[in-house]
Formats: sequence, C-alpha cells, structure tokens
Amino acid sequence: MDQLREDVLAAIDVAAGPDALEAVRVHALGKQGTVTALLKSLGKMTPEERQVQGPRIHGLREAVNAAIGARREKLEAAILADKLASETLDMTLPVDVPTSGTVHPVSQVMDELAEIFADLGFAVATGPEIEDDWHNFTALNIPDTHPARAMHDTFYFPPDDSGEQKMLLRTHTSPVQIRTMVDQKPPIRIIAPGRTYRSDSDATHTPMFHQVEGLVIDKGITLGHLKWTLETFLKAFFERDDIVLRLRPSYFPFTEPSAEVDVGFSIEKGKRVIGGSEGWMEVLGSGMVHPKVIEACGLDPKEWQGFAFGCGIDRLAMLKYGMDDLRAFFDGDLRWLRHYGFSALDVPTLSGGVGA
Ligand code: 2NL
Repeated sequence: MDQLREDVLAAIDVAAGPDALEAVRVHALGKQGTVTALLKSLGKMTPEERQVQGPRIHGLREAVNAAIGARREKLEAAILADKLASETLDMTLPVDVPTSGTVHPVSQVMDELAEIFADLGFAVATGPEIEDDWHNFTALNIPDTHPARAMHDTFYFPPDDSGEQKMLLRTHTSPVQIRTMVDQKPPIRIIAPGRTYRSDSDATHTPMFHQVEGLVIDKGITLGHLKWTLETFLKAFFERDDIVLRLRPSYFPFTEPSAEVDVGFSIEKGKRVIGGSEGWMEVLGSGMVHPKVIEACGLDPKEWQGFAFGCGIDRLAMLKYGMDDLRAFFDGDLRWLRHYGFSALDVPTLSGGVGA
C-alpha cells in the first residue's frame, strides 16, 4: 500500500495538464481504479482486519483526493498566467466601425423648423400630397386662368367619369393650411412642412421639392407681426444675430398685400453667407392672408386676419449648410449623404443648438 501511495502521488505530481491529471484520477479512483480496489477489499475482510486496514485505506483515498485538488489548482493557475502573457490586445489596430445611416439634410432642416416655431407657439400641420383642385387652387383665390393651373406646370391625375373635381399632386403646402382653417377655430398658428410637386426640372428645380409654409389667424394681426416672426425665425435658423430683412412689395393671389422677403448676405472666405448686408438674397414669399381666402374657409374676414409665408426647405438647407447643386439632394449618392448627413442622435434643440 505504501508503494501504491508513492506511485499515485508521484503520478499526480508529474501530470502535465488537466487531461493527464484526469487520467491519473481515473486510474486510482475510477470504477476499476487501484485505490477503489483496496476500498472494495474492505468488504471481504474480518472485522479485526477491517479495523486496522479501514483507516489506512480511507486515509490513502483522502490523501489522493487532496493531492489531485492541489495539482488541479496549480495547473489552472499556470494556464491562466500563460493566457495573460500571450493574449495581448493591440489597441493601435483600426476598429471595425458598424455602418449606420445618417439623417438627410432636408429632414434635419424640417426638425430645426419644427423646433424653432414650436418655441414661438406654432404647431406642425400635415395633409395629403394628392389634393383636389379646390384645396390646392380655388380656395387660395387662384383663378381658373392662372398659369400655375396649366397642364404643363402641375401634375394632374387622369380624369375619371365620376364628375368629381380634378385630382393633382399638391404644388405647395397651402392646402394643408386651407384644411386647418376649415377644420379648426382660430386662433391658428401652424407651420406646414412637406413634399410638393411641380412639372419643372433644371439645376435649380426638381419635380419634387420641399416647402414650408406658415400661417397665423387671429384678431388684430398686422404686417408688424409677420416681420417680427420672420426675423426671429431667421436669426434662430441661421444662428446669427446680424440678420437683416428687406420686404419688397410683390403679388400672390392668396395674400394682400404681398411681400418678397430678402435677407442680407456677406462674403466670408469667398463664399456667400447669410448675415450682414453686402447684398440681398430672396428667401421667402409672404403677405397678409387675402380676405377671399379667409372667407372661402368659412371665416368672417372682418373678425379674423392673419399672415402667411412660404419658402423652399431645400433652398434653406443649401443656404445654411453650403450645398451648391439642388439635384444632389435627391440622387441618393452615399458619398454626398455621408458628407452632408447628420447623426440621428444630433437632435436639434434650442438649448443645444438647432444646427451643426
Ligand atoms: C413662396 C411664397 C407663399 C403663402 C405662401 C398662404 C397660404 C394660405 C393663405 C395665404 Cl392658406 N397664403 N401661403 C403666402 C405667401 C407666400 O409662398 O415663394 N413660396 C415658395
């Protein structure tokens, strides 16, 4: 038994790894193991023999178990030390950055507009892009003979036999404001951003473009309110205090009086930037809502007045973020989108800055 003890403990001591150690354990303590055989032999002994051999054989089993436990700990510590020494991480290697999309500049500018006008008490209104003749033209005091109603300027749907009025792709977001005036009681303060369509295509016009219109209907509204609102909006949007406005008399069928709004620009590093007054750039159309439009929506123009304005969102984005070709907005070129796109986490807020 002393020889067996010596042999098993020596084998445990030289076991080179967990597998070798397990083999030694099975050889000694497994079903057919050498130590197991001694334990089994206790059953065949006389009580006197068992009294002498029992403690010796059990003591041997304990000693083997303890030695295996100690050896296993030693081997595992060695394996861990080995891993720590060999598995180093090279922090200078380039990381595989997962690709993620960007927010399109048009969406970013729409979010900026919603944020700025929300602060002035305006809600965002939306409506259908497929409109009828009445909401898109008639209610806006646009006469049947107006060139905008011509087949070659507006996308009309083929007429059906129902005798219902002509359907078309809205040419501005004004029908959203018409629907709001028809459905809601004043006071009304809304902006209507969205897609609009005109049969036009060159370097500065795409058949689909984006527009934002604003509308205020209340009692005692004047051109003064219009000018202050636009000035406050443009200062917040372009994030500059030196915004200068110039209102030029103009004509729209749906406003009276009407005014084109020019904004002063200056030249910085050879580029035109909004602010200052080295020159003028037309950015908005506006005016006091025509009494006929207010009446068409079922309101009494003697009781309710208001102002409205409209401008191109694509154009606002170009002026703020320095793009020069409108067509690139709708090409879907990933290189352009990565260059001009915004992080989805970079949400415009008045406290954190509306733009990049
Ligand atoms: C422009 C000019 C404008 C409006 C849009 C409007 C809407 C209603 C009533 C009266 Cl419901 N007016 N909208 C008014 C003036 C100008 O847009 O140059 N847009 C790109």
